[in-house]
Amino acid sequence: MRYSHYFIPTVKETPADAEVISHKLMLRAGMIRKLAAGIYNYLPLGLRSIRKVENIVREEMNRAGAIEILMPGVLPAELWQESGRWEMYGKELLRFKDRKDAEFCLGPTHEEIVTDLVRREIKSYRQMPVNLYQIQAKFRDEIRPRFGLMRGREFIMKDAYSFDVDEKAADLSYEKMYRAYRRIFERCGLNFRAVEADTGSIGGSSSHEFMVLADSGEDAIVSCSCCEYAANVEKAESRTVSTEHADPRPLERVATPDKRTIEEVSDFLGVQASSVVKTLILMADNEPVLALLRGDHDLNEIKLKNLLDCTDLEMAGDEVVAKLTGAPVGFAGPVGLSIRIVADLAVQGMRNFVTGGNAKDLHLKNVNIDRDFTATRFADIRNVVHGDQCPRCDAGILEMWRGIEVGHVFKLGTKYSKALKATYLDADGKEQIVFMGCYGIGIGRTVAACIEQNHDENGIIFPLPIAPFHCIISALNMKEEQVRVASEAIYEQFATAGVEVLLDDRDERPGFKFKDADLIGIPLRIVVGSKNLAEGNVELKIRGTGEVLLLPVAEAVAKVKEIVDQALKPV
Ligand code: 9G3
Repeated sequence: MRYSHYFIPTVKETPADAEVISHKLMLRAGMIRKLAAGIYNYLPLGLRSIRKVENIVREEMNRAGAIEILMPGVLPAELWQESGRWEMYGKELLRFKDRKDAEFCLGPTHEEIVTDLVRREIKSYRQMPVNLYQIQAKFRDEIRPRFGLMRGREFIMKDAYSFDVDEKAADLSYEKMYRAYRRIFERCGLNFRAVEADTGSIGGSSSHEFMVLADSGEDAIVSCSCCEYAANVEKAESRTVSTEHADPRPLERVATPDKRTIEEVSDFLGVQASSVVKTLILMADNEPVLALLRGDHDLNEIKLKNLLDCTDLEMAGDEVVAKLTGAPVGFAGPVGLSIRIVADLAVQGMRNFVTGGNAKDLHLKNVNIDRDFTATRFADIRNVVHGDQCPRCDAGILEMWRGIEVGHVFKLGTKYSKALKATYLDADGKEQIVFMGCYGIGIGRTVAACIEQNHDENGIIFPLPIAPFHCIISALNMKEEQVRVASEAIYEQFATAGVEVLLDDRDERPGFKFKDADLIGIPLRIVVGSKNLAEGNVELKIRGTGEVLLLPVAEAVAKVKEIVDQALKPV
């Protein structure tokens, strides 16, 4: 490809509304252009990278035995009504009517659609296992689309769905996808972790997220310093702490004028935050519940919601707190209230602790479980923190990272197949329900996450497998006969050698070309200039390491080809 006849609108200045580096660089490198909030044009360089990721995904999905199909983006409401999800989703599901006033939505995901396809076509145990996948644009009307392709409203997803005769077979399909995902993200050159994750709104029994480690990541994950354990903080299990061995001291009322937060109370009373119990009042499906946590811990609402198995869980408003405790916010405590109490496991080991006194400006000291109040139940309802003991092995500690979710795999069980009556006849001719799994990868998000992990002050540093081109030839002055002849010759040789090459033949100064080459992040650069040519040489620069090699013209193509083949060697 010749730069002068291509379409790479690079810009020097950083766009104002871009907050994360990948968004800034994808705009500056002319990879994407915003059409509307969360909706982007993929320009040539951005599209080439997207296609590289899609092809790696396609190869590994096919290798895992999955079969590619393509489902529509416009989906009839009926199937979503059959599964009950038409009512379940709000404005995030973009709905519209066709000319006959029939209701449709733009597809955010395709569980219902693929299950409807399978319930019509798969009727025997002999036809399973089967895994159908597609690579296709999804639409989710996010309230706050941001970070470029990282959180768009229209985005390209690979979504796969597996169908099996029973749970055991479904577990095998899940394992196959899990391994395929590891290969995909390794081939994309990403530093990632597969973490245990909550199944969220999709339901199902368990799930793993594939997280690219980056400080700009919206998710918090932990991984053990010793064993393989890793989990999204939403799901990460805390380890029960040791029990304090102290005799219960007499309960004491203590005035704490206007001291409401853990910090204010522990400072005022001269105690550690870890010897204060935080009492939170929540409404679970409109029923009040008290959550007790050690003062230095935070509530994990997903754990509590799963524990209570409720649909809605939210913090009680100030007026509800006042009504239930007789005190303003900041003085709530478990003593004397007849509301169900869920206490975190760490509270179970505490003795003689401080809590709110359920009266304005009053706290209690030396509170003890069972003597002063009864907890309905003890459970792990807190967020783990950096440094917590690993819940799996006794040696490691949990290290906290920020992550960008690029993939998510779910065991769905029979949630959709039951709702849509996707059944098959087993070997005894008995009707059974199929077991499902679903598996997603954000294609654009994978490119963006790769840039979050691979950039410097000059721009993007693409890992070769997903770079828009393998090599760029920066011809310093195409007006000079020998530079033009040599550049054209090398360009032709690359083409025949199967190296994807961009020839920068523009009538621009060298510095201008070098800045663009660094910005768009092509991994290898050949510089053709008259000075080096006079000695029969060209310069090869490795973008990632900054290494510069002086090579005889005749060896340049072979050297680049060798580096490209090495980088693309199958894992
Ligand atoms: C919706 C809307 C948004 C959604 C969903 C449904 C997320 C929804 C979860 C999934 C689960 C898996 C297959 C590929 C991998 C992920 N956001 N999810 O179901 F109607 Cl508006 O999509 N689906």
